[in-house]
Amino acid sequence: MEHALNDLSVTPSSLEADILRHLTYTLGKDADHASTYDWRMALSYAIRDRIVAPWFASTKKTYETDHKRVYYLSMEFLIGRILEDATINLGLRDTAQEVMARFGQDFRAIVEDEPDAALGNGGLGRLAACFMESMATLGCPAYGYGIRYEHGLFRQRFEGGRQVETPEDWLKQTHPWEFARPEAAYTIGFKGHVETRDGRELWVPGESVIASAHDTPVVGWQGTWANTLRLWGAQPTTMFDLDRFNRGDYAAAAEPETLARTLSRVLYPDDTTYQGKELRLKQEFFLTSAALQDILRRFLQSHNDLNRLPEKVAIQMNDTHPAIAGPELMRLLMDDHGIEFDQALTIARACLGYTNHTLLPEALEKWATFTFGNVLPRHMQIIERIDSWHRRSYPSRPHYVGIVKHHEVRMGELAFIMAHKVNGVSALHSDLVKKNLFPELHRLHPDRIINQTNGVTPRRWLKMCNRPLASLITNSIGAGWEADLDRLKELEKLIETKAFRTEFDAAKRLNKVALSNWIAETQGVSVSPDALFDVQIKRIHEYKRQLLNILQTIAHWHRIRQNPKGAYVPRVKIFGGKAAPGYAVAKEIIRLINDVAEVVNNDPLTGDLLKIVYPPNYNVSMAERLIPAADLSEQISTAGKEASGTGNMKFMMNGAPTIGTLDGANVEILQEVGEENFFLFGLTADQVMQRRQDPDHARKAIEASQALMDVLQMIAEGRFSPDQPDRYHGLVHNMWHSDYFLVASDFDAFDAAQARVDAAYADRDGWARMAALNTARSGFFSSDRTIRSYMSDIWGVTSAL
Ligand code: 26Q
Repeated sequence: MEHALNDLSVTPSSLEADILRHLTYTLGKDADHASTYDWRMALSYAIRDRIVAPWFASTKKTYETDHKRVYYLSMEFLIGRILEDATINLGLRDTAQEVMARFGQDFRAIVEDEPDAALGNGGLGRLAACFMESMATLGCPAYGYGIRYEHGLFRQRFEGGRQVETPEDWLKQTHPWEFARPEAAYTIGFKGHVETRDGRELWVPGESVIASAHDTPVVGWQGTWANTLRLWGAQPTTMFDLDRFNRGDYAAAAEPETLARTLSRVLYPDDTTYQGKELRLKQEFFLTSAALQDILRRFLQSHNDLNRLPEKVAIQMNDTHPAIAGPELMRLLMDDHGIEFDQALTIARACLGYTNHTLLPEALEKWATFTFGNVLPRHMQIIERIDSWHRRSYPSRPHYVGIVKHHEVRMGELAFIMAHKVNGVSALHSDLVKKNLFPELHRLHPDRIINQTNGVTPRRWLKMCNRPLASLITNSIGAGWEADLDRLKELEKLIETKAFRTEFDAAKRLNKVALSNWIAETQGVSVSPDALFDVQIKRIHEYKRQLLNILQTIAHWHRIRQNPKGAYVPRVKIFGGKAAPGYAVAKEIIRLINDVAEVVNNDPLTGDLLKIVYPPNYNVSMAERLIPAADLSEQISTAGKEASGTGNMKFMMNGAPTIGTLDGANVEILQEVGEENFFLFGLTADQVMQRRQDPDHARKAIEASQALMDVLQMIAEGRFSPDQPDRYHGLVHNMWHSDYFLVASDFDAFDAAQARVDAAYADRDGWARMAALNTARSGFFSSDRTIRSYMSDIWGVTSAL
């Protein structure tokens, strides 16, 4: 079996033959008439074939050694493209490129033909994808469970500067990486009522759908191990109503099918606000129940004592979205297997872990007990029982604490009480989870909340996306750093040589030239690769403060115009990100950025000194282009609001220093890289809370800053919206009278920090040193480190390698 775990004996000619075979027999195409799509499919199948052996071997070894397995439950997996990542991990990228060239095909064009698997909104979904890759790399036996959305995150266009959403259609073409498993199917019930039979409660659902599995192998570094990402598609229990069909009522005949398919139709595009939508609750239960039924079936294949479930099963809830796992696992244990409440509770709690990703009150899930009891009547009973058990077990629990309060089910409290470990995603965030989010539950369970600082996979986010830098690193410290990222520290002594700094700068420049060309081709804006590339890419949110960035950009533009003869460092401000379709303020910010870009980019007075680009439809693939070419990483959220951030880590790895606040993982980035290599500014989380006590903070801060006064006045006068001068009156009014996210209070500090950036960048050698030190000190932010820590502190599982 060992041979199969690491069989990389692929020669160019064997790969060539495999590709031709797939082109001919799988796709039925002749090489002379094959399109880019056909070549991509043929190559994908040929690469996929190489994953199957390690995949089988991994599954077999886990089964034979009866190893404990990790189950990662997530409503989002933001995978991005798969082909190139798979070739990287199999050590076949160069071979694949060479072979495709023999066919007269450009490897890049083929790679870029693949649509992103965008089954997520942002950080939480991308973290799940990085975790899957790291678990495979570390040989941690794991399954990811999610939903096979037919439509991933919407596509974004700009019309007159405004965001327009269109449906995304990644499954229109065949998805070559998945295997349908129609035999792995479970019935998922909804609604109905609860009956008592022989003293036992029994749920009789009023509706049901089938969850059907689709498996994608996830292969780790060097192809040593592969795990499964299992995504559930919804299918009707009955295809259609034949009676109605025969009567000619075709639309009504298809109703059961339509109803079921809705469940896995679209990803909820909102990462801002909790919305009490019944369909969302159904999606959450659909994923969770299918996963748990699958987990129990697998356990019972080789065990008969469910008391021992926690020895073999660790279940991680990615935020509260799958928090119904607690009650659902208890229902299955009690109602299907006759286990008593107390014992079921003990078993479930020992299996479950809960990761919190947000403190924003508006994003915390709560469901009206009416809705909840209607959709999941049996679970409602179980939740009430868990809540009263907890109240009785902890008599000092205050009356206002609990799972069910004010006719609502609070999913955070439910997840907390049902988990043996609760974790935040950065040191600061985990402290705030203790202090602000669950202070009372933390007092009652002082050992439950722990920290697990996020990380990102260096295979995708350095090796794959930044070839020039990855080669420089390998040439400098040798191979192997990809799975041992602390080795980047070995670069530090080299950084002291001028030659290395020059090479580091040259690698960055290559990426910047490539990005400039892409910007020119796709955006029609010409930017100089000698300018400082300043990048803010993330979902558009008030707390992330893209507004602060664009206001400061206007101030900078204004300054250049006031004194065009001054010495300035040319800048390209790059923005990327989507707003939730219902988030009006975020959409207004997008429009403002585009409006300002229109004016600034056409100003002959500022010319190449300042350009603003905002390419639409930011996604994983765009991040892979932008991050390697960035000089400066914008991480400027209001302190206390960004749970961690993971983009910040990707920039650091790729040699872009951060301009940022003391928020989320920025705190730890600063610690690792040192303050002389980080542009810190702004209020701390404590100061933010203080400052908000003053109801006049906004006006006072604006009046104290001439630069900000000028900027707000220009916007109010319609300088950037001449066809509609009052377009941003609401926004400006909000700045003066509310400014909840303290844009005004941090404005001058941010502006000053940007001036420090300019000064530092003017010394190009000094900048190269700082940039290189960011890479050298980024080892801590590998998701391998994060996963090792989850394995030992939460899951109690070891590597099966
Ligand atoms: C909830 C209910 C109904 C509909 C949607 C949602 C929903 C969906 C997505 C709520 C939240 C999210 C996503 C949250 C998220 O991405 N959080 C980010 O998680 C990252 C990984 O831990 C952190 O790095 C970021 O700081 C955090 O914002």
